[in-house]
Amino acid sequence: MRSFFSSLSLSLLGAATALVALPAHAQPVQSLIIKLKPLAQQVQTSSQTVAQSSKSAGRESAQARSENHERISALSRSSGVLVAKHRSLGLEHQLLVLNKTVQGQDLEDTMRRLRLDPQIESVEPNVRLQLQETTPNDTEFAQQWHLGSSQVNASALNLPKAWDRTTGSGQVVAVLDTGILPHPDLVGKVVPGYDFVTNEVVGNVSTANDGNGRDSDPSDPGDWVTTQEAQVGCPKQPESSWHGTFIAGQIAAASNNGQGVAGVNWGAQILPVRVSGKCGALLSDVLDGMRWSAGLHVDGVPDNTRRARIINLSFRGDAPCSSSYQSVIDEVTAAGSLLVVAAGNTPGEKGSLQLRRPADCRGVMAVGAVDAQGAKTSYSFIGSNMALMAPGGTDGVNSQLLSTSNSGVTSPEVAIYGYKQGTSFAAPLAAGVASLMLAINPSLTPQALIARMRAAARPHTFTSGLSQCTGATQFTGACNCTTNECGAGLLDAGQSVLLAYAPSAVIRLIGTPSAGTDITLDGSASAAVQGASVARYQWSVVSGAVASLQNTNSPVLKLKLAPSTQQYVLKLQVTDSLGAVGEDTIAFASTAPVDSGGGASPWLWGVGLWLLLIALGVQKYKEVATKHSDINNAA
Ligand SMILES: [Ca+2]
Ligand SMILES: [Ca+2]
Ligand SMILES: [Ca+2]
Repeated sequence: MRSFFSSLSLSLLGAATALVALPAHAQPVQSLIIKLKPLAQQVQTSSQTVAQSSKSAGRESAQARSENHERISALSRSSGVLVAKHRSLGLEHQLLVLNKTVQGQDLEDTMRRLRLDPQIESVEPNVRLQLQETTPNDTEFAQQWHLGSSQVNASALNLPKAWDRTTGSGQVVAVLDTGILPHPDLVGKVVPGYDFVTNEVVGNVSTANDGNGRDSDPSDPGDWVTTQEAQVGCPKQPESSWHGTFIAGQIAAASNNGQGVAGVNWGAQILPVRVSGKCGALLSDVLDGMRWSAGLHVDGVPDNTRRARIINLSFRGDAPCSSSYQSVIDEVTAAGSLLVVAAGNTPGEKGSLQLRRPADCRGVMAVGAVDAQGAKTSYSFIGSNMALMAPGGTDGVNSQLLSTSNSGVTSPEVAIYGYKQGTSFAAPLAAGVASLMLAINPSLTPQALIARMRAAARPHTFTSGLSQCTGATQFTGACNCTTNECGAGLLDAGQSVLLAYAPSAVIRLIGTPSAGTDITLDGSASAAVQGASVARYQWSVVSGAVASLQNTNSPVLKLKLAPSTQQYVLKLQVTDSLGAVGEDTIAFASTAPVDSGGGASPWLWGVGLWLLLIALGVQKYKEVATKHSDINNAA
């Protein structure tokens, strides 16, 4: 991890950061950047320099240096501008360090005197550039405290810093939820989705509430449940939640459009996948919706042509991760889509706070909720599978999160903005940030997104008067997080987007890892950001005995496995042409050779078979209903 950080800072010098200058002549400057008109001989020298070696590009030849020195000395004499020292800046420009600081009219005069010299093609002041913080003009942005600076609210996302570098560009983010409603702040932000809600009758409630089963219209008809309808398995819910519309706005509301709220990703498109009707969501509808969002085929449904690389799931965990859930998660992740999931909320002050599915499944990004100061909210589940924490809001209008909603109490009425709280609304913030990272580096895998967002997270905060979170066994109210149960730290959009610039290392295992045989690890799908290329590969063994390891700097590694079955972890580190480093590891277990005559223990066979099952994603699932992970103040 150390190399990842240290070399990343190098890459940022070369990254396409948005820098703005103060008004040029308002600043004091100590140096100027000039371009001398080319001499024929000098042009030739420069070309030769380029041709010699790409490594020496930009370096002057001794001859050119001498010529430039003579010309600048003459320039100094003729213009009366005193030059303390100078050096070349790229192939065509010279940096002149003056013998005094100049500013305002003095600076203007100095530049004018140089421009009068016929040798000079251009002059500009060597000003100090400042990072811009992009703030959208949406009228309610000031109410979206959680998107702003962490200097103001300790848990806020620092999005203006991220928006300096990217505001997104067409990333498709799936929202598996209650569907979606029209909203002025979602115009042009929604691609055609699907309604996966199976119409079952629970008691006397038709759960789909739109008169039919699966259909191509994911509009949200409302998910209220009256007292008369409520029964075991279908809890009373006097008001519709408009949960999906709220989350869509959090991720992708029309931003900087002078109205309403800003979304995390201004360029994102929401893929609305309706899976939850009245009484919650059927597990099978959620699993089908996940697969369809990732571009996988679901029988009876037209294939999704707008594959989502990010899928948001904001459901309250009802049970430990099941094989069906894990299998679909593995399949969707292997297809390249990241699942960002809410940690889940405790329904009251009883019971365990332990993460449940999907937040306790492998391979997801589980996001818990903190308050404005960064303390764990009383409602958020916690546990060792947590990736990180994000603001989820607490009681009180100005402490909750603001997004797109609807005025209808039961059926839809008028588009409005509304406040909510819950881990349901912490997860979409992470989904939005992940989609911004893809705008910079589309080659980031789900695993890389999780690793980088965790690495980018700010440390957990300490709020005096609160005790330390002590594990997930019982309700403790708000508490101070540790990395044991709250993940790596607090979601930071500015830093996450920075870490997106480093190259992605991608390892593919080719062949069956039978003990004693050769296998191939292919790293050639590794990729750097636009404008850079992968310059170096470095393979290494983290654990497991490898009989031979050759060509460790090649994109493709041939590996001779030890004759006995065992577990291996190998690492690929790629360095890009800007010096930034990204890495990936792969873990696998070798199986006994097929013709070994039964020498391997059944247990070791089991390990290999188990890994194979995960890879193939062939588990069956059972169906139960799950509920959203929001806190409904009205309920
Ligand atoms: Ca329907
Ligand atoms: Ca429908
Ligand atoms: Ca807006």
